Amino acid sequence: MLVVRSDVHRQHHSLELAGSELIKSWDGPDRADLISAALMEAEHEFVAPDTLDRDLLTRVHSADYITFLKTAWSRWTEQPDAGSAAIGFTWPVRGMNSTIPESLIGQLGYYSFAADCSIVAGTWNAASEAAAIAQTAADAVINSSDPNPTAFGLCRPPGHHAGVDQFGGYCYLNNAAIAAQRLLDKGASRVAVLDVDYHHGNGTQSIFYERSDVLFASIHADPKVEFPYFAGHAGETGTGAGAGWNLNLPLPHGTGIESWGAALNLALGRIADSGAEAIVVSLGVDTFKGDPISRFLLDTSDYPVIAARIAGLGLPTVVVQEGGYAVEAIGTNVAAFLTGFG
Ligand code: 5XA
Ligand code: ZN
Repeated sequence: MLVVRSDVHRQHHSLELAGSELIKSWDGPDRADLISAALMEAEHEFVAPDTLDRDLLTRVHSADYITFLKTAWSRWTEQPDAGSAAIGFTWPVRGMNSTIPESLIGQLGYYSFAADCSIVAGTWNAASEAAAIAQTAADAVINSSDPNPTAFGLCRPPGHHAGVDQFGGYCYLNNAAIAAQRLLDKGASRVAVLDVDYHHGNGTQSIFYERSDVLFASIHADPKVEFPYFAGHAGETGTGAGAGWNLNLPLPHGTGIESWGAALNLALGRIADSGAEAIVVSLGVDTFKGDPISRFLLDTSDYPVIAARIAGLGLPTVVVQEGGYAVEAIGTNVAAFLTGFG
């Protein structure tokens, strides 16, 4: 499979609030490097990303959010007490006024939804490179002469929690949404995004929630007990023109391949019926039984089977990397998934 990758992600070393401490983010640079190494060993074909199309970016994210993300780190360093990561801690919640504040501290809260995600010196470079990787993977599928083209965007940081103007859950720019929008802009009349990460892709859901040109289908841990807690329930089915175009399949902690596979059947059935002309897969391997922050029980041998079932849709497919924190197995798991595409 064609793999789009870059080393720019290494500039991003964020911190997260965990319990009562600021720790190194679970989304460390080793993740993407280990995936690259495993895919090189499996002899995939590698290409570098093209330049990110600014118009594409603003079709997914608001211009004010992009300006905020680009400038937040230099504004942060001008603060007298700037530490090593800029992190939100005051949010416009129920009953408050969500006018955009002038202060950087206020804006960090306005433009984020979780304190597990911070902005550091290399965040913008890495996030915009990840978005360029997703765009390039979509372009590769669009321009391919193969009847069932596929491409893998090795995106880091991941993207599926990022909304139109919000970061959180280690995500800043929504790589899957950028790939989906690119496929639409280049001619697809409908695209499906299938999110198989352990966590619900609240950002992708929110971006397309009122639209019928993108079907969002997600299999994830039940938000009653898992991050992002405030999105991902089965009753969230889309609204307005998007009514019926959002499918959430929440599953309990401890879910193994049998129940997970049954949910996949439902998602694939919905996608097959949707008239989608291409699919974007948000691939999280934090469904793995050894993942340190997740509680599903999939095994390495399940990933090729899952991928083969997705490939069975016979649609042009862009796979983008989301989560997965069992670093000792992350390369093997992603490589195993990609083998399912033949
Ligand atoms: O898919 N999302 C993730 O893997 C990140 C979850 C972060 C929870 N604090
Ligand atoms: Zn995840």
